[in-house]
Amino acid sequence: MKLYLTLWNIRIFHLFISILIAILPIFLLVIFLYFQTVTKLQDKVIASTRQSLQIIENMFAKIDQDATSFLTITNKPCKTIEHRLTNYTVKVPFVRTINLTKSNIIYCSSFFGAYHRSTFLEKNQLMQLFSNNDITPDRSFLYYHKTKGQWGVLIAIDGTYLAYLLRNDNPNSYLVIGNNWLDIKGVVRSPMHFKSAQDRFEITSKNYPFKVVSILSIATYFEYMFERYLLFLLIFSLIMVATGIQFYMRLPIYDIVRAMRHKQFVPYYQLIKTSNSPDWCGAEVLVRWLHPTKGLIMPNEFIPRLEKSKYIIPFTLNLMEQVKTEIMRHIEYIPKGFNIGINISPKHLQSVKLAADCKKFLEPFPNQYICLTLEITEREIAEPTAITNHLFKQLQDIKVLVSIDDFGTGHASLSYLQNFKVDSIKIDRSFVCTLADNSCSQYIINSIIELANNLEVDIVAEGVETDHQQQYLTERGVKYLQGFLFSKPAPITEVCQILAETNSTKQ
Ligand code: G
Ligand code: G
Ligand code: MN
Repeated sequence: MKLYLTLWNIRIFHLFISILIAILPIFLLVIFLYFQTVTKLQDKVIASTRQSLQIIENMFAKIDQDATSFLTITNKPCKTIEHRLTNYTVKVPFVRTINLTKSNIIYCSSFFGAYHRSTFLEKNQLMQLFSNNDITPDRSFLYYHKTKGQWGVLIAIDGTYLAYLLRNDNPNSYLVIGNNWLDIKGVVRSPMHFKSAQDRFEITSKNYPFKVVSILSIATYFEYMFERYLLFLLIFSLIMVATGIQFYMRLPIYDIVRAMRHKQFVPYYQLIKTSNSPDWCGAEVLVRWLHPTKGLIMPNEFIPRLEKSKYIIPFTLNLMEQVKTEIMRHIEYIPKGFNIGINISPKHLQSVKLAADCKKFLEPFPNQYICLTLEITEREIAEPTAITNHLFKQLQDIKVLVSIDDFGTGHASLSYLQNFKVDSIKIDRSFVCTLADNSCSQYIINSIIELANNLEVDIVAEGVETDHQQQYLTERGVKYLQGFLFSKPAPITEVCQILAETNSTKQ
């Protein structure tokens, strides 16, 4: 079972943040422009609705005047006045017919002459919209009926003309009389149903029984918005998408994440020797970045950056997974009880999952064949918390050892030794390398050794480079030695070669 596969998570998270950086401002801008459009368009539509109403009222005023003048001839025989009616329809282009009525019945028409038909209007009804009539089945019209006593003048106004008067900034404007709605295409519908999500503005005429209604829908707002701001939005979106991409490329650890994806991190192993025998007791894992152009990059150049981010945890677990696979593959070279030291970032000690991950690391190996040691640097060691307490107990249960790395360079060591069961300490190489010419280093090393002996904690000395250092440390009972004198950090194959050679010289 794989230890930890969070690379995908990291990529998805990076991508998510970058997309957010690109999308969020675009989204906010669209919202802003939308509300800007809503207020602007509403103001505009209210003004133009009022204007349409005014224009239509003016037209009715003229029609009313004409009808009044024709009322004076209603009692004459149709034959004698027929031509006056026809003349009138020719002069006023938007009037289709003019008819004279008696008791709501047409008796004289500009089109048919003497004629007999109902007006289809209620008694005393001034006006109504109709979707068609027999003569023009696909054309709407409006009847304006001016009466005086039993006599009346009925004028039919063309629907297309009314629609033309209605036309304003909003395509959803209607002339409404009773239940009949005339739209800007000249179509009459009845009754109309509107969704509650739509904004409705209506102005009722004070002089005539009609109103002008404007409906604004979300679609209209968006249409208007895109019409005006499309270019601006496109340019802004392009800039934001470019920013998002740039952010994705320039995430502080983007190069590391990409290198993880391309498997450019390789564990190197530095062998650790038992001081009083030629045996190798274990190895410390030291990661290397095999960069395709820059060559070998040392951990000091990228580990601190990783430690600042939270990705140090998946990074370490990934490395552990690699180490596990490599050790498994070379198990025939590895002596029983071999110790593998992994450097763990202090942040990682706050992860309760660490113990379970260590268990998974050890799973494929025969019982106690590999001993896992977690090296925690003293320089950044944190105050123990409830989580670390719990974690250290769990680690102890599964026989994972804890070592304090770079011992002597920090200041938390003593309380740490007191609070936790630490299995070993690693004397920092700065003390070892100055052993010969700095008596202070000697005192420090001597007291570290004494302290460790009293606490019954193992000691590893780091950075052993000379025979003198080896002799000095061995004489004082330092059990384990690590340094260039014995072995340099190297890939698994080289390490296995050394292990094989040592084995053959022993036999
Ligand atoms: O040889 P070297 O330069 O490898 O090591 C430099 C430093 O990098 C050491 O202090 C070591 O603790 C740290 N280091 C090396 N590998 C790892 C690793 O896998 N994880 C962490 N957290 N630190 C590492
Ligand atoms: O995790 P830690 O800081 O203990 O890592 C050990 C570091 O010491 C690594 O960078 C490793 O390469 C380095 N190192 C190991 N042995 C020697 C040595 O003998 N001399 C010197 N100068 N550095 C060493
Ligand atoms: Mn170390």
